[in-house]
Amino acid sequence: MDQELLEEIKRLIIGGKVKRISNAVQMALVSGFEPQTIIDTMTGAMLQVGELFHNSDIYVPEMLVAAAAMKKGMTLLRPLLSAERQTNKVKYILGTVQGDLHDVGKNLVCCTLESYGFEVVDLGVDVAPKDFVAAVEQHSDCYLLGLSALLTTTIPSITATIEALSEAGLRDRLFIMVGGAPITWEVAREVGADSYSPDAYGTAQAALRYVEERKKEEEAEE
Ligand code: B1M
Repeated sequence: MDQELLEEIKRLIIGGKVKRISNAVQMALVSGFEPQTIIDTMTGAMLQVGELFHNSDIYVPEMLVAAAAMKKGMTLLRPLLSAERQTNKVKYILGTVQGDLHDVGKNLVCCTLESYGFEVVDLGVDVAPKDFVAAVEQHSDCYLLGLSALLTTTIPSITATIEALSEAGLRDRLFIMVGGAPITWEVAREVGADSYSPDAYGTAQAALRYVEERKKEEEAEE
């Protein structure tokens, strides 16, 4: 298999070439690369984009088109993930809290979770506490919830969301994960979350760890 095809995908993601990504992904598939290998390549490229942005080597517009290219590539690959992963999926409800319109980081978390096999219910941005409650009620088999906040001023929306879930009697069944630029472990504890991750990869790892622990506990109880 031609490794250059993966390198090209990487370059197209980093360069935000939304129109050309589908063709490149198709070519990699035809040449025999597994969908997961292509997803890992795209995730690696997005991590590089995050680093470039962090070092001010690129700016917001470049980062937004890179995220759009990744999203386009994912739409082709998602249906091709193995049947086992399609049917045996763990749900994860994710959204940016009320008052907050930032979604680049949340979308990266979404893509990364999907690439690790989670079925993400993405509620979008500016999600009111009552809408998180409604989604948790609707997806009664879901026990993972992720709240993203990028503004210091929207941290109270996390608290309000967790309070609304408690009032609805849903808090105890959930593992609540929080993240976003102003969030730290200290903030996570203050708002009453169960977990904090500084980035998308850490979020997926923490979710996988929790699912494993939960499975072990369930097996021990049987
Ligand atoms: Co906004 N903005 N913005 N903005 N913006 C910030 C966040 C800010 C730090 C810029 C600054 O002043 N230096 C600042 C917040 C200051 C603060 O409160 N501490 C700020 C502000 C003030 C504002 C406005 C109020 C500006 C204004 O209008 N006066 C306004 C608010 C609008 C609103 O939300 N109501 C505003 C608007 C905007 C745009 C619309 C222009 C645009 C958003 C576009 C969009 O998202 N569709 C925007 C942008 C792009 C930014 C910056 C420049 C970049 C954010 C970003 O996309 N980062 C940002 C400055 C910065 O961060 N350097 C800034 C890249 C992304 C990959 O990283 O989102 O951090 P990030 O996500 C990471 C992690 O945080 C983590 O994983 C991701 C990937 O690894 N993560 C999670 C995120 N969510 C997670 C959830 C998890 C776990 C990890 O668990 C569930």
